Amino acid sequence: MSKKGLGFVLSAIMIAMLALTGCGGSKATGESKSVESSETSGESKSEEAKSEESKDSSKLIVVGYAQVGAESDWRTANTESFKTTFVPENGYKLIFNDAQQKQENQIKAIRDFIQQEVDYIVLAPVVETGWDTVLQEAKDAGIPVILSDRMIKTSDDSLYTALVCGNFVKEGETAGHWLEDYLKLKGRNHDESINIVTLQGTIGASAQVGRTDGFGNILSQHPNWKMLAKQTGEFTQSKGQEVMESFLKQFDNIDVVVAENDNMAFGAIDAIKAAGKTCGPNGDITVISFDAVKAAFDAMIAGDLNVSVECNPLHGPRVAEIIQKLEKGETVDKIQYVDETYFDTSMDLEKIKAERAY
Ligand code: GZL
Ligand code: ZN
Repeated sequence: MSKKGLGFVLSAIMIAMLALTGCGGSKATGESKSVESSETSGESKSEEAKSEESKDSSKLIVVGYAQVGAESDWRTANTESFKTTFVPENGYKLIFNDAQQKQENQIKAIRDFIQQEVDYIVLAPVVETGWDTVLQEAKDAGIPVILSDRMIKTSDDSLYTALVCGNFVKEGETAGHWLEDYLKLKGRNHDESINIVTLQGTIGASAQVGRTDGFGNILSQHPNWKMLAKQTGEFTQSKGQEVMESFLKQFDNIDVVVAENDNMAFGAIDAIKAAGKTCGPNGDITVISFDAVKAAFDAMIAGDLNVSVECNPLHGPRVAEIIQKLEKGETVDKIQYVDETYFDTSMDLEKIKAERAY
C-alpha cells in the first residue's frame, strides 16, 4: 500500500478513533459524570432525571406487614387501616402477608421480609410466645420491628421498637364493671348465683389473655358470680356458635355469656336462638362482647346483644406516625395504647354507629 494510501488509512483510523473516544468517551464519561457530578447535557439530563426517578421510587419506605389472618370483622377493619395508610402517595410500599392465624406462616413472612431487605417489619403476633429467634434475625439484619394489635412475651424487649395495641386487661375489667352495673340495674346484685360461660379468643393471644384476666379481676370480687366454663372459639363466628351449642347442652342455667370478640358473640346468639332460648336486654341470657364493630351495633339495635367493649382496629395511622418519627431519628414510646370505651343498648346506637369509622 502506497505511503499516501497508508497515510490516508492512518488518518481515517485517527478520525475514527477520535470520534469514538470523543462522543463514546464523553457519553460514557458523560453518563458516569452526570451520576457523579452536577454538569448535565441533554442526554445525561435524561440519565439524571431517570436516576432521580428511580431514586424516587426507591425513596418509598418499604413496610412488610405480617397480619394474623382474616378471622373477624375487627381483623378486616385492621387490615383495611394498613392498606389505606401504607400507600405510595404517602411514601410507602406495603408488602402484606395473611398468615391464616398460623404462627409458622408469620415467622416465614418475617424471614421473607428480611430477605427482601424491607425498611420496617410490622407484626400482629397471633400468640404471645415463640418470637425471639425470628425477631433476633430481624434485629441482626438491622430492620426495626413494630408490634401492632397484640403483645409478645420476650426475654429481650429490644427485639421490638414499639407496640400499638388495645389495653386488653382494661377491656376485660370494663366488661366486668359493666356487668356489675347491669345486675344492679336489674336488681340482681344480691347473693343469687350469676352463672357465666366464656367464649375465649385464640388461646395465648394477648387479646384473649388480657380479656380473660381483666374480667376475672372483677369476677373474683363477687362470690356469687360462677364461671361455669371457658373454652376458645378462636375469635371466629362458626367456632363460637359450636362451643356455645355445647355449653347449652351442658348447662341449663346460663345467665351470662362473655364472648371475647363480636364474631363469637354472633355465633353464640345463633346457638341461643337455635336452642329455643332468648338473649339480649330482654332475654334469658345476657351477651357481653368485645370489638364494637359495626355488626355489633346492628346486633344491639336488634336486641340480641347487650354490650360491646370497644377495641380500636385503626392502627395504620398510629404505626405510620411511629415510622415517621423513627425516620427522623426521634425516640418513640415503647407501648402506645389506643383509647377505648364500650357501647350498650342504653345509648343512641344508630347515631353513634353512623359516626364511627369501623
Ligand atoms: C384485638 C384483636 C382481636 C379482636 C378479634 O386487638 O387482636 O383479634 O378482638 C381479632 O376480633 O380476631
Ligand atoms: Zn367494679
